[in-house]
Amino acid sequence: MWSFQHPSGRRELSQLHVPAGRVVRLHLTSEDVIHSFYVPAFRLKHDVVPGWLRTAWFRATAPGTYALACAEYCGTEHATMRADVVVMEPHAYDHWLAQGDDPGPPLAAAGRALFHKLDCGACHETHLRRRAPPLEGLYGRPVTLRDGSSVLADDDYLRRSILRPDADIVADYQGGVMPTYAGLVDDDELLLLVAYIRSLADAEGVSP
Ligand code: HEC
Ligand SMILES: [Cu+2]
Repeated sequence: MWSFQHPSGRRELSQLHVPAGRVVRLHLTSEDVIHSFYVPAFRLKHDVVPGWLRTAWFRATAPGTYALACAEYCGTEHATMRADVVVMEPHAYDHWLAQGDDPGPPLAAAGRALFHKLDCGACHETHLRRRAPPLEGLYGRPVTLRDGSSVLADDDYLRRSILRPDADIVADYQGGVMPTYAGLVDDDELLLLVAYIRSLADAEGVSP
């Protein structure tokens, strides 16, 4: 099934409410096998792959209900992997977002709490910048790696940096310092950490 969480923290199952006329950015991952996020009316089709965190975006123009399907055969329940995309007038969406039973803390705030709980700041606090690179303003920018190559700090780079720190070593820093968090954080928690690091870029005025 499809499950969603909005930046405000509100969750929903098999339904996705979005505002008309605004860019909606999706951060997609899978718990099991490859799926494909497919909304024929928006001509939007995007693979959803376990072990990857992919982004896609769309802007719906007209309020209404649109079918979301999985376009990648994923098992015996593939045909039931459906959901509705409910496009609302922006003010109605804002109202909807504020309702609902305990939406929980916004994603970035929950991610910040997790960041502190896992003590990432022991190395990443800004004043310690000699131990580990500061994460402010990182998202959406190119990162120079120790081997001289460059990689874009997108969702998937952040995910990889947390699960396999030695996959890409940042220039001027040492490998083997950051422990891996594979097995310590699940997919939902990774999304929260990534949302938090993304919010650190927003704070600097960089649009993700
Ligand atoms: C023991 C110190 C240490 C801890 C704890 C640590 N890191 Fe790191 N981290 C590093 C170092 C050193 C690097 C740079 C070397 C590398 O790329 O592996 C790094 C790199 C990163 C990068 C890539 C940064 C860039 O500029 O491209 C991200 C993202 C990151 N860490 C996130 C985290 C998160 C999230 C946590 C907690 C779950 C965490 N780190 C915990 C030391 C640490
Ligand atoms: Cu499927």
